[in-house]
Amino acid sequence: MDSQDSRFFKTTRLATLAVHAGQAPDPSTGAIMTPIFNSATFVQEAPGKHKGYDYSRSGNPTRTALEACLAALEGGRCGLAFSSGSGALATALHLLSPGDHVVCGDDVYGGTYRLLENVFRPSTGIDTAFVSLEKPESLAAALRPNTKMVWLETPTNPLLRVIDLAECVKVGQAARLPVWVDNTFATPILQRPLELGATAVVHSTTKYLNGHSDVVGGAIVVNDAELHAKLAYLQNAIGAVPGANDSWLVLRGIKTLELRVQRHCSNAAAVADFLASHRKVSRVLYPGRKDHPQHELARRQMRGFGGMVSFELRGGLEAAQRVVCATRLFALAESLGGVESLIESPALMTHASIPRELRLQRGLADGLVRLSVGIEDPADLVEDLDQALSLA
Ligand code: P1T
Repeated sequence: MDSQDSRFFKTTRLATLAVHAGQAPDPSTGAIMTPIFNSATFVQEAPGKHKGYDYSRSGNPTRTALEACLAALEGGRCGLAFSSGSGALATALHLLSPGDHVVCGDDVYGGTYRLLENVFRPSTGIDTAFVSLEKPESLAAALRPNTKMVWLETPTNPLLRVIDLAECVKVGQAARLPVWVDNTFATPILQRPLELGATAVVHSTTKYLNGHSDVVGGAIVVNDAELHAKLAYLQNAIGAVPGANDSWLVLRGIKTLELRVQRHCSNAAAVADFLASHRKVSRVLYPGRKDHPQHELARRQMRGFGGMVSFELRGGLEAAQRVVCATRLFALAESLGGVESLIESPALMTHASIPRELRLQRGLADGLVRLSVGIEDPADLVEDLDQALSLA
């Protein structure tokens, strides 16, 4: 569904779109909340003559509402929902052919590396170069005649580097290459890559968009109708689609996205400042701090600095292991972007599928600790980290 279809109110303001986009009251009942259409199939009057839906893998009205909402939030024309962020990536990679080359940022979610390197490389011959994209020149230098896609995250997972989207788009456009941006960490509240010329935006909706750690989901938003048609074909053919219940949960989560992101940002800033002042902490990675190498870029490119904070301890890996097991409020778990705070060890958990040597080359130390700062009272979060750090 086109994101401009919102029938009863036109706005471009994100807090309003988050509540309403794609979600006009149900015409048959007046229900203000989008119904959960738990139906695998739809009755047809005659073969091919139906009300817009024939089978829920191809399309489902609850999913349609979510897809329209996602498109509106990212300022794109068309949205597609998937059963996970990884399902969205896998579907996008089917746009490519054997022997094609991908340039991917070198600091990405471990599962993104795994899918490109351990699944698509051996099964399809798609060759991925993982490149540090902090300097756009390195993107230009990595391009080859057979490069067909650029894939990047910003801020990156887990090192929270900030990549210059406008510069990468410039390089991509000069080479007529699509630039795909995984916007999971920033969310459309903080940055909208399509406005800067990106070809497609991808999300793990599991994270901030849903925001309550009760769904695994993914999304792609694009502007180009031809690309949308190709992706919709693949979405249906491959079938990594979300069910109506999960679509509804993400829709419901998105309603409070703007409020939640504001609180994630202010809490993360408080936590980052506390960590930076702690004698046992050797390094804090947070784009909102002046000591972050791309702080100025983050200020220009983002409307806030996000809810993710990474840090290293003077005591290295052993100290980090003690801390991640000692927090009481921060739960030791993978994932991020939920209302509750999480702590994890990327080298042993979310990024374990990247070989250690590569992780170290890319600056991901064994002892790095990653926080997903939730929306609890910031004083409690700081107190919890303080007591855990006393054991570091
Ligand atoms: O988990 P899934 O919904 O399949 O999304 C994969 C994914 C894609 N992109 C980014 C930036 C991600 O962070 C993720 C998933 N990440 C975690 C589970 C994590 O803890 O980092």
